Amino acid sequence: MSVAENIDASLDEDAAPKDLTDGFHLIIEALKLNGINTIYNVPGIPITDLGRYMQAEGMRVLSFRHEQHAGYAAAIAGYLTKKPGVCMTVSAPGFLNGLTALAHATTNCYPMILLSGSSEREIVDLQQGDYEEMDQLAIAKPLCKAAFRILHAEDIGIGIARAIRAAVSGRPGGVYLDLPAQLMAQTMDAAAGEKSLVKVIDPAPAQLPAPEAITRALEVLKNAKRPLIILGKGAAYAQADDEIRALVEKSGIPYLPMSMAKGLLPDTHPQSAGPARSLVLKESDTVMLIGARLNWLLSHGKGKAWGDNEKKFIHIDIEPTEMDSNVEIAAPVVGDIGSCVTALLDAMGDDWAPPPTEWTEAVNTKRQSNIERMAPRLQNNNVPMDFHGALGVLRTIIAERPDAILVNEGANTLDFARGIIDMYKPRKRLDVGTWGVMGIGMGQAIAAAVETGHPVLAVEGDSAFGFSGMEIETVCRYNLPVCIVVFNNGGIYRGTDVNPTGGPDVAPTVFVKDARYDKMMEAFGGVGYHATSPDELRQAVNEAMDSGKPSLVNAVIDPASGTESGRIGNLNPQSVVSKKK
Ligand code: ADP
Ligand code: TZD
Ligand code: MG
Repeated sequence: MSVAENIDASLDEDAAPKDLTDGFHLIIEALKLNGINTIYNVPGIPITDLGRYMQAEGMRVLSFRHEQHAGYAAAIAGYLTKKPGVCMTVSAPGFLNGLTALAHATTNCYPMILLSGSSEREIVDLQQGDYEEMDQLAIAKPLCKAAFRILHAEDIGIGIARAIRAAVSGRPGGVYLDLPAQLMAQTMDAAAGEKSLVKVIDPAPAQLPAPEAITRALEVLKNAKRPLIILGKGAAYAQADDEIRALVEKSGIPYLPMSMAKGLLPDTHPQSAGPARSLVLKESDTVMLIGARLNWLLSHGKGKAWGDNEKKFIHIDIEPTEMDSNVEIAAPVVGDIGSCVTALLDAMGDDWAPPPTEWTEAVNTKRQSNIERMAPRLQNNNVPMDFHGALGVLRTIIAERPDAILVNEGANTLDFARGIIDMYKPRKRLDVGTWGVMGIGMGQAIAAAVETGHPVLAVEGDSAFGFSGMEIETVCRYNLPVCIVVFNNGGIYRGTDVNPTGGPDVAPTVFVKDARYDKMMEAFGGVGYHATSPDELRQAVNEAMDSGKPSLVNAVIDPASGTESGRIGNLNPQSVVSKKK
């Protein structure tokens, strides 16, 4: 301030203060201006008041018991809505707890923003030992798509705009936004503050494929004798449901949905090759990938699972560097899925010839025989229940309630449920994603209920459930229509391992026998059920889903019925020295 201004200010002391705003309110206004109205958080210094003001300004502020679950909630909210899900944490430890979810969002291509309070730069950079001091920006950087810090109130508008655009444009991912404590208290002129806000226009612009790429792709497809379409969660994320269905149906090509793409077309669709997975991977000669990466989940596009015959790949993805990541791509189609699929449909014309019937019939025969082979196992009434008996029940329940969202994690509980439970609508199956991470259960269940208003059925291994189990208090607190079924086989993979030394500790994969997870739910006012047979399970889950109340079914599964690592035991390294007992 100049001397003259100083004198003016002192003379003005009794006059009404200029209208001021501050960092708190600018952050809130910037988020609201961009349609972000829900925050998943754990309160504390320096963001407690920010959460309070957010709620006071009409935002939905949902508090969790641990940041990781708030983060998983935000990540899946992003997947479900195509808008960044926002997680908010305190400095250092809270920030670190949220980072797993931020990395998970980035790995899975979910748009998410982690807003974290932090200590002042001056103290952090001189390492003077502030309360929860940490150079958070540097630590977040390698784990997300973009990381920004806002130091001045007048930059809040632009900072939040950059975070939103980075999260949703191109290949979506996680974004870190660092908010030092003093930023929130900084003041500025209210009118200037309002002007500084940015409404992001067209945050995820359409990216049109090159016409040559479309021609090339159709040329490859036309020459195929045994074509296959693989739909991934990018296809589900794109929300181009009608176009994708039209492409699959017009082409007549069998399609294989990756786990979270199940339901994009109903799993009962006559072209679904889900139940003939091994056959189509091995025997196909041309594969069109739509929003699916050739990562470990598809055996990197090579090796035994893919058979000996030579294959041509067509790859539709928004990320150019995904092409040739594992094998040569004969026809890269880079663009957003909606635009790419529409362009393909247009260029296919009206006289597109379906694939040779030899191929489609071979796929159908395999599919039918696998379905028939499985059917009696799903109807077994064994007590104690095995995975098939219990999942047969849940399969029927989802068929009767196709709007319900299925959250699923565990090893056997995941792998069997993925194969057994048919999905009928897009984005209804939310699972462990690209990493196969345990702990997504309650965060995803909560966000699914909050973002969609639909009932949620969370099918959880007992180990998997343990990672986020405390969040059932959150489920009860917000009275969400979530029914959790814990597949209680007393351990990781199985409950039967023994300690080979005969010592007092149980084996590393074994939990307390006969645990009653249903009682945990009752502790918070939810409804607990204990189910020991398929009939009891059916009754409990139906009652829970009808009531819409927070509920948990402790489903007692035979501790001996699981297999090592579910379906991916082959990924375990083997010792040549000692055999497991
Ligand atoms: P899955 O695990 O189901 O096989 P992945 O997560 O491996 O699926 O692949 C998803 C792919 O979808 C990513 O490569 C991502 O770049 C891509 N993707 C996400 N959104 C879009 C979109 N709107 N248009 C095109 N590609 C997209
Ligand atoms: N930690 C994290 C974060 N993710 C993981 N995937 C694991 C550990 C390792 N892991 C698996 O891959 S599955 C699993 C663990 C601990 C639990 C399997 O036991 P479960 O399922 O009870 O959930 P089943 O039905 O008993 O096989
Ligand atoms: Mg288990």
